[in-house]
Amino acid sequence: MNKCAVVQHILKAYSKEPKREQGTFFAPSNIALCKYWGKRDTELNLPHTSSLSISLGNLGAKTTIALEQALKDRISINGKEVDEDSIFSKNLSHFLDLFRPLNSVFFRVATEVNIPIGAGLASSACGFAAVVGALDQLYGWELPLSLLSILGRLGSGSASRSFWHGFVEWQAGHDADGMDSAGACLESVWPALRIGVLIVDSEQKKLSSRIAMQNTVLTSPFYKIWPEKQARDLKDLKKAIEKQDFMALGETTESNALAMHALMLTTSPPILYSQASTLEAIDKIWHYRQLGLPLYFTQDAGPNLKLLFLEKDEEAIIKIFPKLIVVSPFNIGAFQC
Ligand code: 2P0
Repeated sequence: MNKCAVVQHILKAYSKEPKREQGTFFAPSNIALCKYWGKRDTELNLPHTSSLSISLGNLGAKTTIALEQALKDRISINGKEVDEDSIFSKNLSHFLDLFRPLNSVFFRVATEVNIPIGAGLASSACGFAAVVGALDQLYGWELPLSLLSILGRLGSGSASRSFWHGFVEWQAGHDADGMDSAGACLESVWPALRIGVLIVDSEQKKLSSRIAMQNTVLTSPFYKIWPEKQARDLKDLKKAIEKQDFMALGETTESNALAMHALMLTTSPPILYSQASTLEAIDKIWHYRQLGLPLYFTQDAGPNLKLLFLEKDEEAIIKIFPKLIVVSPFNIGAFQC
């Protein structure tokens, strides 16, 4: 099954003509506590395992989409036109092909991103989620978030988790068409939880996670034990969230990230996203933790770290990492996942 067939299936009863002049949607960025690493279907971005994330509150992407009288899509980020020949533009236009009323119709896509560029903050996740949400507004589909999540996943797997605030689980599902592989939010609220973004290197990553995860699936001899580890971590994380047990949350999150990076190291050829500065920061985190500071980290497909801690320790942690960007995931007015 291909993406086009899935989109047609979801939208078969919905309008192909815009209902409004333009559509606008905000999607928060998300950080996985239990990672998505490996696809059972590379066309539909269907994962081998379920994953769980925390959304970053007001940090994310806000996209406005309108139809454009032009011969190509016009895409801008933070007010700056994106080069039509860039990989980013080509990927987005290719994704938008799924949603054109006619092949000859093009879009104007304006995205405002308020996350630090190059920080490894999953900009593709909130980016694709915001595009899908804006299309929903433009066409007036009013799809449930679970279906928007499926459409977002077709752009980028982690986008399936960027339609809610708070904790979000992306259930891997079993169906070949992926209609059971969508995000869903957990009701739990944890206002004291803090995420700190520690930028140790802001260079663009050299190997995309799309290629990296596929190489891992194909060549790591340890990939076969990943689903078992994932299932256990997911269960432990949900229990930790329910009980607001910060130590259990931190330990499981850190262990899950380290296991993902261990899988990458055992991929052929090996994948190493960490740099010397990453390891120095990890060493520092472990040092202060030994001294009694409840501080944990997670790491994605890049050298930067995301720290987990509680509000009460924020001051002490900023003293240790003065450049830390602190995010309060639940501090977004009236919380509704
Ligand atoms: C995650 N990452 O769960 C994991 C952890 C990176 C490390 O999801 O190929 O950009 O577009 O489905 O979603 C990054 O992968 O990959 C990612 P595609 P995506 O957040």
